[in-house]
Amino acid sequence: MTERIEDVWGRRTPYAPGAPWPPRVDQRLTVAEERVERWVPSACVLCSNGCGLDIAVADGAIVGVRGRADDRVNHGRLGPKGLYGWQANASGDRLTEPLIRVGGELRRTDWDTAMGAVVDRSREVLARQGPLAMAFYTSGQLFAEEYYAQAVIARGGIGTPHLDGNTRLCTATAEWALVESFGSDGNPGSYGDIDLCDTLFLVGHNMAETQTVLWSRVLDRLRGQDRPRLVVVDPRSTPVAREADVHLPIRPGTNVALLNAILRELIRHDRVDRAFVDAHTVGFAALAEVVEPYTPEHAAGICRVPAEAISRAAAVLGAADRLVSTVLQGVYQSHQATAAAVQVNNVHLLRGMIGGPGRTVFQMNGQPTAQNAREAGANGTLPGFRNWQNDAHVAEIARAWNVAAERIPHWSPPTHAMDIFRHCEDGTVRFLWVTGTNPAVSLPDLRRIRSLLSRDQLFLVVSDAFPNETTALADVVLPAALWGEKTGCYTNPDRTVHLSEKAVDPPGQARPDFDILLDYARRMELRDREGRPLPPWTGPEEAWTAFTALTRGRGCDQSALDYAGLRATRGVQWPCTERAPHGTERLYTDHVFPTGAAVCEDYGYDLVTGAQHEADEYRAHDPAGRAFLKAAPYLPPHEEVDADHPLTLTTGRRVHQWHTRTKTGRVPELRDAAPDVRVELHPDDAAAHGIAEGDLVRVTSRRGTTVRAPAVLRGTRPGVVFLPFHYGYFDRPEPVRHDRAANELTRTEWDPVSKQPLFKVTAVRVDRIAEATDAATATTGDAGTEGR
Ligand SMILES: Nc1nc2c(c(=O)[nH]1)N[C@H]1C(S)=C(S)[C@@H](COP(=O)(O)OP(=O)(O)OC[C@H]3O[C@@H](n4cnc5c(=O)[nH]c(N)nc54)[C@H](O)[C@@H]3O)O[C@H]1N2
Ligand SMILES: Nc1nc2c(c(=O)[nH]1)N[C@H]1C(S)=C(S)[C@@H](COP(=O)(O)OP(=O)(O)OC[C@H]3O[C@@H](n4cnc5c(=O)[nH]c(N)nc54)[C@H](O)[C@@H]3O)O[C@H]1N2
Ligand code: SF4
Ligand SMILES: [Mo]
Repeated sequence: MTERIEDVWGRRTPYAPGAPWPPRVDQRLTVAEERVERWVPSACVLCSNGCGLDIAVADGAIVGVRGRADDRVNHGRLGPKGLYGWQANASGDRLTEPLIRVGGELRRTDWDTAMGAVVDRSREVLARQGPLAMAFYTSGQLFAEEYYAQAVIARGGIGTPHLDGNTRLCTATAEWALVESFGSDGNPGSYGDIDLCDTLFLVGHNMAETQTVLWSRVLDRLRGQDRPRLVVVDPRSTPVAREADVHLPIRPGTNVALLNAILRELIRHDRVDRAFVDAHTVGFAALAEVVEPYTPEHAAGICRVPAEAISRAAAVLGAADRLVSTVLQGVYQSHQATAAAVQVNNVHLLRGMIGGPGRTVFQMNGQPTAQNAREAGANGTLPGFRNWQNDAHVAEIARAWNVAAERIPHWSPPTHAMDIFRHCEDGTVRFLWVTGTNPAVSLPDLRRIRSLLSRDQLFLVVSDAFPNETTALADVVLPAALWGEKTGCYTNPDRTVHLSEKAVDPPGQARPDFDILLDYARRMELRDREGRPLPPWTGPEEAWTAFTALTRGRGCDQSALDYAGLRATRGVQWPCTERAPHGTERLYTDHVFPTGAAVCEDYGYDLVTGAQHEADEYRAHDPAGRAFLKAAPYLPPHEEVDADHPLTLTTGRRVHQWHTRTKTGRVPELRDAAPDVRVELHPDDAAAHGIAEGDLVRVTSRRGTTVRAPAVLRGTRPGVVFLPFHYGYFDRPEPVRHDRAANELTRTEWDPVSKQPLFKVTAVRVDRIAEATDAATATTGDAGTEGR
């Protein structure tokens, strides 16, 4: 059965507003059902959505998965990656032994030798250069317990501020947009709000391909009684855009101009909840002033969409009584990322549509456990959404870890990933440990990344489950257990926490990251102030207990959420406290926001310059529970098109592939559904360059780097070229020619507030290099993404 490969969203189960979303159980087994010995509770880790599922086990192996009908997230459904992706675990080329570089080559070794080398080099670097030469670059795909272990080890044990996640590339802007508007990370709403809304606003979010099960829920509303209206902002005609009542295919990088025009229309047509704005927000006058020049005509000139369409979109949003908005990478990976994301929050604040049923904004997540990296402090913030500038917050962490507060670096913000890599490049970082991410494909400007990761003076440790482009550059490779082979918790964008239980043993000598990290801490003899081992735990459950205790009193309070509770209820939304032991569906129902100076996660930044707000300045204007309406004028992207590079490249995802394909590239059904890179072009641009469907073309950046790919003539607005970033080099023959990964073309630049790098706007030229071949056209199929 390969049903969900072709039919991505499955059979429709339409429903009316306020009715429950009907269950539909999706299952895939590679053996007869009678042979299944156990079903082990878990959730999917192949996107942020967090679909509840059970893992089927027979003869000590995973043999399938089944969606859980009673799970609040997916009501039984699974998408293509959820149904098929698990098969990668059993791939024959899993890393099963540690590897160590000897004489320029990676050779097999044992754990003692590998960890011995990691620890020796750590000690040497600490002795010679100190903790600021030690860095950790982690994931959005490990478990909460593992991130918390990393936070304790790096910040409390080693004492380095250089710990961040690939969440910097992913949802740093989600986090900062929430902090800048509401004072703290954490999405206010619930997936249940989709059942209740009358209007949906999707901004830079191709939900149909990137959260297929959530899109099934939306499609079921769109096909049901009282269809919600749908406004979509995306330069491409995605499956989401094709369902829209109003689609605004704006020029990439112009979100702020568009959103300012929408806000101006809402104000001018008096679609503002004045009582809400007066009682629960600060900054209205400044916002109204900043958006005033953005008439629909002015924005239309910048965004290159009709002014009338902008007015129509604003009218739909202005007429909404129950509005749900979602924001993702089309906003987050642009130059004014946080500024734009915050304007979507502002739509909700102006309209008083937050904290109530069917009224919310999702600053969406992408990776399955990005939320946990953020909560646990493994991503460039401190654990429990604590403020590094607030000494009382740092003291709470120091108490929990039983270390001196001075040991936890907090003289400046925790280092962001783009700076960590700069430090590797300039030689101030000498030891880098990468866990659960593949920067040699996913970071921008890959030529630079390969070069800095290959530096002799940098000792590179990589924990992964598969050989990939980054392990190829490592000094030591540590074989990691995957999902299904270890136990831990993770949290989706509507704050639903699942416990994923170990179903089978990891292959060979592979070990859970948690065990590897604890082993490192022990060998490094990290200690608290009483000389006890730091961290003191022996297993993930103890780490969870310690982590949740540290969340007490914070926005992400999970102090009443233990493994037993998670086993009993399977999917609980935080906050989960003694007062709300079954979790909490919505935040801010009382319209009091965690912005007070004593509680807020950060004092914030100037949205335009990125200048850090100081504690004193914040306290002097303490918003004390009101949300911020923060404004920003539109600024053009730094890399605009010109005669030599006349097209704008934007990059992103395809439904069947996951990131750098270390998993989906090892699952035949998924691999074959989208086997190779291709470039989407508008037919008019193609005609202007003499390019026909399937022709091999070369995409060239201002830096002279190139990608070669067959052309597909559809999908995008004129002037825009789209490349998926999934395709690196692990499945390319040697010697590798570096002309396949989208990130050969992108550059080192980031949003001033969230520090999220830009992947969505690059000036390029496109040249035809060869006529279509059958092989080329065979790779361009688009299985299953036509509307249903
Ligand atoms: N199949 C699949 N699903 C995934 C993933 C995957 O790899 N594969 N990855 C997961 C992860 S980690 C993430 S972060 C999410 C990402 O999920 P999405 O954000 O939905 O995916 P992207 O394709 O990166 O980008 C979304 C859209 O932004 C549009 N866009 C480009 N420039 C602009 C702009 O200037 N303005 C606006 N408004 N839109 C623009 C693009 O055309 C694209 O359709 O997906 C998650 N789900
Ligand atoms: N051009 C362009 N670039 C982008 C983006 C884009 O839209 N365009 N999107 C960005 C975004 S949003 C993201 S999230 C990143 C994703 O980029 P990456 O994080 O680099 O992508 P993955 O392929 O998911 O890499 C995860 C790695 O962890 C390994 N792994 C999986 N599970 C485990 C585990 O439990 N333990 C360990 N130790 N390893 C594990 C996998 O085998 C894989 O090698 O890419 C970013 N880069
Ligand atoms: S929507 Fe995401 S979490 Fe759900 S099955 Fe698909 S990949 Fe897994
Ligand atoms: Mo992501």
